[in-house]
Amino acid sequence: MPPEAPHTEPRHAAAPPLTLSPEVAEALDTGAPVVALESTLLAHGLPRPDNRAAADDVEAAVRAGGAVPATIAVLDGVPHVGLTAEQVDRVCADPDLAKLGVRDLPVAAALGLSGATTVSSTALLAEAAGIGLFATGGLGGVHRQSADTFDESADLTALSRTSLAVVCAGVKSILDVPATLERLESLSVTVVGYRTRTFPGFYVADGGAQLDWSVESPEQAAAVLAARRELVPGAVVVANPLPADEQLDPGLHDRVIADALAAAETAGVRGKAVTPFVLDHLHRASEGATLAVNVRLVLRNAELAGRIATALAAAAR
Ligand code: PSU
Ligand code: MN
Repeated sequence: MPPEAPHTEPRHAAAPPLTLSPEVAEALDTGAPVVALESTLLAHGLPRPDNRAAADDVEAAVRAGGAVPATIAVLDGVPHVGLTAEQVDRVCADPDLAKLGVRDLPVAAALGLSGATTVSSTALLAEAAGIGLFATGGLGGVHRQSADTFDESADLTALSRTSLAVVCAGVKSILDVPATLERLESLSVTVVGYRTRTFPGFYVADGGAQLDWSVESPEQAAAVLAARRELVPGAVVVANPLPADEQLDPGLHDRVIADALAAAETAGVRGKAVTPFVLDHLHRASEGATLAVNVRLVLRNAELAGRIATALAAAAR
């Protein structure tokens, strides 16, 4: 009889191999505040070449909030947490860069491919790196017509499994916002408004739905995340609206969105191409108005995430 094989633990999903930038690694080692940033909004949500300046501005906003930015992307099969300027150039310049959700990460890893990470995959990689805060523009969610298309972003289920706080301006208003909030409830994702009980509508301050809870300070947001981590895995969505005087004109908003969704339908766009197509259509149809508002809200979210990360780090000391 062959000798008994050594006992091995059943294989659970292991932490994926990551490359941390020296600055991010040091910050994590010393317990300094860090904020993860996604790269899909740069590569697929903003037009070239404006996306390159936005990438720097978003990192600067995190620093203004007191934290170290960690932009995340997959390069040649390896997830990078914290990018060099040359790596950001690559993400922003390549028109053929893939859009990688969680399910795409194994393919990229195995085949050595490069791609930008969405909210879902950024959250997973940030959590694996030990980062507690994540800033983006608007979450993916339930698309209008989803009853026919089944189009619901993997962002939602990913956030039900990852333990971090995501600062966003709500969900993209091209979506069915109330349905997305219902799904976040089903998935037990914690949702709090930042100084508001009105769920923001991405480009506009009011997304047309109410929230049960709000927090009034970065310290309160950090405390909610700390309490969530003690309870059960899952994210805390911190919904941070644009001030009314910085939002897109609501009339223009409703017009251009109806137009963009109709254009996507006519063009037969499906799957993960829908969100980039619609955002691009909006930027052009509004003559850059949606682009300016989109960048502004991402910067505000990045700075607030920096402040919450700072409060989280202070509470842990
Ligand atoms: N927020 C933005 N712009 C974007 C996105 C978010 O301000 O482009 C991206 C995020 O990466 C999000 C993705 O995860 O859109 C959702 O894509 P989909 O609907 O295909 O899941
Ligand atoms: Mn989709």
